[in-house]
Amino acid sequence: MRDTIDIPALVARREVYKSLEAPFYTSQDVLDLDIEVIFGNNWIFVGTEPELPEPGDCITVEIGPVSVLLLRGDDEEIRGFHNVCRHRGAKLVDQKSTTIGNIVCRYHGWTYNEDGELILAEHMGKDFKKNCHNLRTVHVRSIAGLIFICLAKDAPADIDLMAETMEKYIAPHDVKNTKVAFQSELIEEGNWKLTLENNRECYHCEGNHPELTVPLSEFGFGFSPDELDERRAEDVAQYERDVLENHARWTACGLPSSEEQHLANVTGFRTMRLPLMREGESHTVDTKVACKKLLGNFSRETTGAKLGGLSFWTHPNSWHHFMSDHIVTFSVLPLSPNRTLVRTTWLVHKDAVEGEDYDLDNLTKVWTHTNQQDADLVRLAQLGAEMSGYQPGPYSPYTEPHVESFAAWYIARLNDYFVKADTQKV
Ligand code: 3BY
Ligand code: FES
Ligand code: FE
Repeated sequence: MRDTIDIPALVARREVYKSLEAPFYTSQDVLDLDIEVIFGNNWIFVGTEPELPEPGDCITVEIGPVSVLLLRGDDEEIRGFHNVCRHRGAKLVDQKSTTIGNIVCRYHGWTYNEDGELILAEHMGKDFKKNCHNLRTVHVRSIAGLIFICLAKDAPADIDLMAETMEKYIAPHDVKNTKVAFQSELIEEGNWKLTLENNRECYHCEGNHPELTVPLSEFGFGFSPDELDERRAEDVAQYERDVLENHARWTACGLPSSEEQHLANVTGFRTMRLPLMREGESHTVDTKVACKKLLGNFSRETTGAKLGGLSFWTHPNSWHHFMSDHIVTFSVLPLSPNRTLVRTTWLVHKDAVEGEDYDLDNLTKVWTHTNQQDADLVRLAQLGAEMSGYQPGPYSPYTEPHVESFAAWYIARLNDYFVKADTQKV
């Protein structure tokens, strides 16, 4: 028998700027609630348009007990459906990715068109109403080629702000004209919130990410001003001048670059473009572009390849990095209280040829290593959260403000849910 825990009490007593109490990371009840409340009601990043480039292409995504089928129609639009037949409930598409005409259930042949309408169901009699058995739809929103879905009946409307803001930032990288060079699925042995918290800070980077810290500047992720000696103070001042100069240059090339953050919104997000180290062009070990064919309209002659790294972080489950030559996106999905899937996708120009324009190892090396290093840290954090000696500990105000933003956002969503449930009782 499982201990019952009082989740509303845990939510009510959460202390600001401290890590969460252990059951948030360890309990099956909390995970069930996370899947229902967080993953069931918010906009969840699940993939990119280049994963289903042509009409008829389809991918499936599993979120807890829900399987979603995403299908690109003849009109090029991507639609989302619950991947469950309306006859006796067989799973419709069992592959992660495939190409289909109509959606045909293998069990008894019920057939749905690209709008999810049931168009064929034999032997059901003349009174059978096909139009009462269409597939259940899921909200889908593509933001500059990044696909978000929402499982709720009413999806949060503030995705409009995220879409409007991010279209401008991402459009120059032209996601729709990219292709998937590689996709990895890493299962981290930790709660999904530990994966997210780990992503929202670079306090751990210097000691743990030898590959990532080559292209990134250590000052991009916060520091305590009272620990800066004179030399480092000058380095910081230089970095800040670099940021301003680069922002001016990029803005002149039509690349919005300044920080925008709306982390307390229901559809919370943050973005900014930061310069990479010195002559750095991309997230690679030698800091040069990994792919000779640059994205969109970028070229060595016009914009140059030093376009920094545009980062985009969303609550509750994604982050993305856009460079001049490639894009890396990350989607986090919970599997159990202590297992989390991190799906990473590397995109390059759709005409780039492997072996000629890019070397796959070079393209993927920094983030393959960084992901593995992060997975090891998340595993340690999970092991600690499961120990009786664990107590919530303090976040750094300088390097962990975005860990706090995430934790506060999460607690606010659960709180909203409990308040609503209470009002409905009255
Ligand atoms: O860059 C990222 O995706 C995050 C933020 C800094 C550390 N981490 C790997
Ligand atoms: Fe799909 Fe019978 S369960 S056709
Ligand atoms: Fe990391």
